[in-house]
Amino acid sequence: MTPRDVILLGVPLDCGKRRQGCRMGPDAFRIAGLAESLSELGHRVRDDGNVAAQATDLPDREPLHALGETVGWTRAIAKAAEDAAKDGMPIFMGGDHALSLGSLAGLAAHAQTADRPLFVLWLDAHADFNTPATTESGNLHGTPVAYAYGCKGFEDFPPFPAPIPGNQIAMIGLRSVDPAERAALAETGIHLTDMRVIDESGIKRPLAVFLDEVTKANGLLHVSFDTDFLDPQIAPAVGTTVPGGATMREAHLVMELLCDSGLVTSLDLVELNPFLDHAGQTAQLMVDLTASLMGRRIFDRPTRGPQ
Ligand code: 6HN
Ligand code: MN
Ligand code: MN
Ligand code: MN
Repeated sequence: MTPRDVILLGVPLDCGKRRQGCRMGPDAFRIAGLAESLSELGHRVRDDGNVAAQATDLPDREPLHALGETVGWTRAIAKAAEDAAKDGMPIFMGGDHALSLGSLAGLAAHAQTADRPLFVLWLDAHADFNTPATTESGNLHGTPVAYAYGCKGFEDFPPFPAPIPGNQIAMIGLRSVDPAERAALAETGIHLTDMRVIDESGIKRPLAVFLDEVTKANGLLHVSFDTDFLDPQIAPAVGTTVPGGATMREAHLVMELLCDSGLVTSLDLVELNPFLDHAGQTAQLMVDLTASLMGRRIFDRPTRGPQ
């Protein structure tokens, strides 16, 4: 893989849900050696430290958890994301998935300036397609895709710069979708790959179909990697585990195929809760998967294996 300018941004955001611990994520990624693993692969890595939370005077509003704090973070992360995207490939070390309200907003602004379409790959057990109006939990980490798609209900948030059409979004790994999300998703054209599709036909095909579309459109590709995409047996350090997730081999294959495509321009690593980890196992796995995405290989092979 050609060497990239990688910019690590820590985002100790923990307000997207009630269970605490994701604010320790950036340090866990650093201690598990993310920067060193990427440098070893030949990339130029810069760690910009942690994004700082931004205060707002927006009052909280039931049933939403920490609305004001989340809107403040969204502004701060969006600014950091847009700036970093100009310099290279940002990797956002979360933090819970509310982080992506900001990363997607900043990257959408960047894509607009670059005059290229932004595509989003959502690796997650969940669809994160609730809105402040539909959420049953009140947890705003369950909303970033709806925000980016341009759903109504986000009036307290900065207007999303350029809403992302459904055909530019793919979700892979789905196995826990709320009824309101399911109804809303049906109208969107978002590529939906649930675990049954993966069981029946493998994980490679739906990914390849989406990547072809990114290539044809000369798109930017943001990958949002929720730790709960992975099966909880290999990735226990998540507050919202759902059994029956991606295996270690499926996850590595996704990362290797993404690497071969050369299309990924930014990455979120979210929902790691080091407080729930077993001796750093999950943090280490996330770092190893990121290394696969960035070019680590067992053997060199042609960029496309036998079809
Ligand atoms: N995540 N759909 C549930 C909710 O509370 O809205 C779960 C959200 C999980 C969020 O995994 O980032
Ligand atoms: Mn701009
Ligand atoms: Mn999730
Ligand atoms: Mn998520």
